[in-house]
Amino acid sequence: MRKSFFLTVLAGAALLAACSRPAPVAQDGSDLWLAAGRPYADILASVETTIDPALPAEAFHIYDADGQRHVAAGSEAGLRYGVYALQRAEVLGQAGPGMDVQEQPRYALRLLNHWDNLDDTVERGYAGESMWEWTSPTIPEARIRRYGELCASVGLNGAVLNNVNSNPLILDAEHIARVAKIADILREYGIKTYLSIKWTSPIALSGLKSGDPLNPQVRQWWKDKAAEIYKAIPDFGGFLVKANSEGQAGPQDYGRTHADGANMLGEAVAPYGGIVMWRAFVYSPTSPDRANQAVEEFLPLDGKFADNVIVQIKNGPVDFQPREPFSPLFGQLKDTQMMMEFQITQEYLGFSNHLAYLGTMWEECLQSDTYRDGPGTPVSKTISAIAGVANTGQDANFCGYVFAQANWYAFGRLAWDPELSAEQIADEWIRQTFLKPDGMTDKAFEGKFIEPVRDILMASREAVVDYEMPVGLHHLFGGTHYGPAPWDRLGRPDWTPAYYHQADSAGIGFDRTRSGSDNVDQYNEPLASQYNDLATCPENLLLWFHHMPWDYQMASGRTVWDEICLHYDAGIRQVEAFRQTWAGLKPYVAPALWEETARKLEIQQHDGEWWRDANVGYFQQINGLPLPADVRPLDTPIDSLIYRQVRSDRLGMPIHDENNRPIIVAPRFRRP
Ligand code: GCW
Repeated sequence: MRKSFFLTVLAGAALLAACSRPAPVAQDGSDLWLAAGRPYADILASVETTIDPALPAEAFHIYDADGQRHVAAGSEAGLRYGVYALQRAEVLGQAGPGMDVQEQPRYALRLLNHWDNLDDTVERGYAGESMWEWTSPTIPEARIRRYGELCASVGLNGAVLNNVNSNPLILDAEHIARVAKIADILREYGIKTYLSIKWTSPIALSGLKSGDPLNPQVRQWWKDKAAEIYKAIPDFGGFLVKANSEGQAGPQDYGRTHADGANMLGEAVAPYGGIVMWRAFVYSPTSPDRANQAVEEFLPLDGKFADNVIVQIKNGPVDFQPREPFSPLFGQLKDTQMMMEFQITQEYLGFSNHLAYLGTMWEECLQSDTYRDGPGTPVSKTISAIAGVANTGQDANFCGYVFAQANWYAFGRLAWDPELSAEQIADEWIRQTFLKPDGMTDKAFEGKFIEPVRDILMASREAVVDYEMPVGLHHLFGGTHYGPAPWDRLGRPDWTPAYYHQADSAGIGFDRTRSGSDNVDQYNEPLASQYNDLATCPENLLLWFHHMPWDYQMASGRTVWDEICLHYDAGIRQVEAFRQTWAGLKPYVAPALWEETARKLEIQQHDGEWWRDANVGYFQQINGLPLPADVRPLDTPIDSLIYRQVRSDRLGMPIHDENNRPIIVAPRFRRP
């Protein structure tokens, strides 16, 4: 009797302790955002499903009737989207009785682009080697299935498997057979397979002497190749092409246009319902403004592309910078199908080391008004398809860092519905990714964990802009695109930071106004004049569009120089605040995820300081101005930073010492 009383008291005390002290649930990030939901198969088994031909193919309808939950859809793919939508709704607490939700995707093409090479390296990949394991004798079926589930769960329906800097061997018989095996798996998840092709493939693979798109032999070669591919993959999606760009050959080498090239390929895949995605990422070293070139080359071709050709355009006119205005092409092409290209992998935003939620950046772009068809023509309405450069690799968590997974998720959700808010998407992602600790109420989890993490995500992209390139500065990167190198002016000018910042003793910024490169006039009115006019140009794009004297007074009353310094400092302070918040979240997160994030945030802070010391320090050498009083002093002298960059560039990845500080190379290794 006494013994059992004693045991009851003990159990009660343990329960009390458990209630007051939440116990994090173990997780390592390998379940991504499918961690919190019920398994797909369970949900499927618990609902009545119907294919309703009256619904659009990818649409679904979740509703309750006759005491039963139903998922109706226009196709198998639609059903899958419906079941995943239900899974999400359950986690979000939106799947109560009487649920009635009907959805269909905004864009028919929602693709990931993998910059994966056949030797298993991944261009701008920071999560391990290629997830397709090209060099292995077998294909990694389990991983491909997991990928299929993840893509389908957010509604993605296409994958370009290989790098746009393509290897012609992707089109040889051996690789086509291998791609067919991958396609067989992806098909089960509603995902079509596409390939990037190299323009010179007929020359490399069959010894043809030309790549001229108007040459009958070349045309026939592509038709035969298309026939061969479609024999192996009857629902093959089509080709993605990088041509006449960054050293890749293309139709211009034969005096032909992008349209000639694209249409030739379009004709080859048309009989099978295939498409061609032709990239507008073109620029040449001789142009006075790289930002102008896509419009210069593509506007004259408007209306000349075949029906199954779509022009794929990066969100900004230069290259995936932390902040750019939207590409003016979105507001210019009227008779050409356009496809957005976002970059999910964080080439310019700290690789998989920095916490940078890109939902806010993409929302900013998609919602920008192009004025193409009058006011109220946002970028989201001028495009008809969307692609994202993937951040996936062989890492068990696919993305190298749990917070990098948020960007794959956000891309999928925006591709499905570009009107969704970045904040809602962040909130959804957190709830599906992080498991509520045992013994914690929903309300406590909401207030103590979800809200602070959502605040971090929402502030994170602006923090990167601040500590990397504030006030409209851009492309201040060293060769790896990780650390800063504002001093770099060697080599091809449009690949050097000096080309972009134009800093001299009098001022800083790229003059794209009517008295400069006139990039502003590639935008429709009233934007063109707004950007041109100092009084109306948004300050966060000031140095993108204007070359300003250092002492120009900004809205805050501070000078341009003081504002620049202040932003760098604010970016670092923001990351410090993230670290502080994260330290307080330790009781609610699985140790593995907590440790990983704590370590990455520490790296991020040191990198932020690296960015500040390099840029502020370098510009200070040029303008001789003191730091404003309320800004913290710099840490590291400029010369050692130059060698840090050289070393980091040589190694291809950033290197950090045992304290996570980017490594400074010892003086004896310094260049003379
Ligand atoms: O962003 C730049 C990258 C290159 C990339 C290129 C492109 C695939 O630095 O690595 O090449 O753009 O988009 O074609």
